[in-house]
Order: sequence, then C-alpha cells, then structure tokens
Amino acid sequence: MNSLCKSLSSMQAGAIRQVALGIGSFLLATGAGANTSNGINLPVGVTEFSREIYDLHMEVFWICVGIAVVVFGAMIFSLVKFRRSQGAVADTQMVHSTKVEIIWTIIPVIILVVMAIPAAEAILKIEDTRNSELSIRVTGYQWKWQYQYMDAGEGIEFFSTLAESSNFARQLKSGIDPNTVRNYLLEVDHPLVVPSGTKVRLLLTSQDVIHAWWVPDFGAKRTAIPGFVNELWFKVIPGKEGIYRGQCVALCGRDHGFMPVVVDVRTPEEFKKWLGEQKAALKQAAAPTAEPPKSAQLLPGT
Ligand SMILES: [Cu+2]
Repeated sequence: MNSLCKSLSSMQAGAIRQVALGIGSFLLATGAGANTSNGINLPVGVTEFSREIYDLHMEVFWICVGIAVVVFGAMIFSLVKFRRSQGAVADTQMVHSTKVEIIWTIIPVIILVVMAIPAAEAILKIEDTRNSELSIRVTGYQWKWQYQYMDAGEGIEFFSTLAESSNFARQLKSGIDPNTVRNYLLEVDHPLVVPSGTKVRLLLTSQDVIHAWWVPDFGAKRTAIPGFVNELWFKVIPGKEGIYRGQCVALCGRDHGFMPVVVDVRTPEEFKKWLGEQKAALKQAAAPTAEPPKSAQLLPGT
C-alpha cells in the first residue's frame, strides 16, 4: 500500500512538472513574440493605435495569466495537500459564507474596472477622427475598391482591383500553382498611397452590398455600408513606410476573397511627389489632345 502511495505521488509530481513546463514554454513563446507577428500572438502593427491595442491585449492577457495561476494554484494545492490518503476529512458543515461571496464578487468587479478604463480610453481615441490631415473616400464594389482623395489630393481617384497575376492563377483550370504567385490574392493593380506620420481619415461607404476594409498592421477595420458613411483613421509611425496588406472581411458575394486592400505608405516628401505626378497626369488627360482640323483653322473670314 505504501509503495502504491509513493508511486502515485511521484506520478502526481511528474504530471505537475509537465503542466508547469507546458505553461512555462507557452509563456516564453508569448514573451518572445512580444514585438513581432510570429503566428502565436497579435501583430504589433505600425500605427499609433495598433500598438495601443497590442499593449491593451497584453495587459489583459497577463491579468488572465495571474488569475489562472492563483485559481489553478489554489485548486492543485488543495487537491494535493488535502487528499484522503493524507487523512483529510470533508467539511460537511460549511455550506454558505456571506463573507466569501462578497470577496469573490468584489475582486472580479475591481479587475473588470481596471481592464475597462484603458479599453474605454482606447475606443474613444479610435473613434476620434477630428483634426485629420488627409481624407480619402473609400467605396466598396463587388469586387473592388475605389479611392477618391480629398483635401490636398482633390481630383485624384482610381479603382483598386485584384492584380492580374492572382486573377489568372485563381481561374478554374488555370494550370498556375498559386504557391508560385507572389502575394497571391493580396496584390492589387493600384494600391492606396498614403503618407506616414499623418492622420489619414477614411470615409467608407459601398455601392452595392456590405464590404469591410481591413489592414491588420494598422489595427484598422471598418464596414462599408450602402447609404452610410463610416469613418476610420490611422497614423502610420514615421520610419514604418512600406506596403501593408489586408482584405475585405465582409462576406460580400461570390468573389469576396478577391478584393484585397494594399496600402503603400510613403514618407510625406515622397507622397507629395506622388501627388504632384498624379495631378500632372490628370492635367495632361484633361488637356485637348487632337489639333483642330486644318479646314477649321483656315476658315475664310476668321
Ligand atoms: Cu467585399
């Protein structure tokens, strides 16, 4: 009997060690992913509030870890310490304790309030589109996006559709292996170009069904609804210029998976240059191209 007890306690110790090792390696993996998108944790992102969202997420995560350690610790300790083989006898007298009930109500309420205050602050910040420096109208269509610049970019507008490389590969019996296509289904012909370090406001709507504009690295996602204008803003941190990709995340019909979002973030100087080029191209397009016919030039009496 004694040897059975001994082997049982060594098994329990082994199991506890395994659980502790498992939790330890998970925490290490989570900690290692604190600054990257490694497939385990959320991406940190490249905008002010994507980082705020990430910090909030980590704060709540560690609160949950703390709760889990305390609750499971107490449970495991009680199971091991007060087991029958050690002579523990069940207390059948204590069936109610008002003091305990008050404690286990107040503590979670305090924890919830501690989590709710920074979360509410972050939500208010996300919704505050005032003082934006560049506004862009974004319209969802089945299955493409239209971008129309306002403010300094007034007059510049274009459609952003799935890149031909992806479009050819996605066709039935195309014979093209999608794994060979760069950024398969995440590439467009005309990406949205925005400056870094600038508060960019998007005004989202739709011409047909409900779409949703989403770029994970911006921590930004908003639905585009026909007849409504939804607002969204983001400010890419200077130094994080580059290409960022996302997708339409509303089930908007047959080709829902084929209307990606690609944003080309440039420095304010490069963006200004791009704006100038676009405006020059617009002017050129608007200018009369054909010369008036010779007969018109030589009308007698003119
Ligand atoms: Cu869509």
